[in-house]
Amino acid sequence: ATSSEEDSEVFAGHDEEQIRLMNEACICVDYNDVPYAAGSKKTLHLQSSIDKGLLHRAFSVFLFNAKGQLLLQQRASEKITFPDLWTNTCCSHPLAVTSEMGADLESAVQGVKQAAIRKLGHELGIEPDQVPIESFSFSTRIHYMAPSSDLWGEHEIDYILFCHADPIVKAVPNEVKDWMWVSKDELYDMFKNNKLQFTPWFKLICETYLFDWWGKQPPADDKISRLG
Ligand code: DMA
Ligand code: MN
Repeated sequence: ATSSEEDSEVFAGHDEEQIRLMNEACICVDYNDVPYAAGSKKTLHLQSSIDKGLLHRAFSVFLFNAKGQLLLQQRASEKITFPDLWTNTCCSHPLAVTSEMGADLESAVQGVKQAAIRKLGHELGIEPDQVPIESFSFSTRIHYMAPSSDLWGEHEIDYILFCHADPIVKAVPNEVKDWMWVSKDELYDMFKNNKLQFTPWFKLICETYLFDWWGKQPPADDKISRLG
């Protein structure tokens, strides 16, 4: 099939803006998180590519305010992967551009922090000066895989970033359906009593780390932990 024939199949019924974003150039990495190529967001999130072993770099931001509450978002219905699910503050991918790439861990961490500032603006309307690079701390990397549908899924090395800030939120409807601040006890109750539907990576991170780390400075390490 030509690429336009494939596009009309895999993108059938999806939102035009979200289809456009599938052209972004993400970073393909090996299982040690060493970049070796750029790949389109579309290619890297097709289940057929994941089945071949393709893996890419991503980040997950956990933003806490001065009251110790975590900012959650509900993904827009327009999202091609994991629509309508509740999740951590912001997730996305560093792009294959100099400012967001990095071969060693230190420069890769700088790159994902730059990408996080960009996406907090794009999804939640947060101004860059409200989340300066110093407000972020890197914790660890997790390697996980999760299907979203028959066609689409995730297979990533995900950089976990904590951010301490009190931003003004102006959610962008094409990205974010709803958002809220939650305390540790409130989130724990939502999990235990199945009050909301959450993304698979948020569930994994909460179960493995987050409830332990809440309110503490998370440890930084150079491990890549396989989850899920
Ligand atoms: C992808 O997030 C990254 C993780 C950690 C799941 P996403 O689907 O929200 O990316 P984007 O906002 O770029 O569509
Ligand atoms: Mn991804």
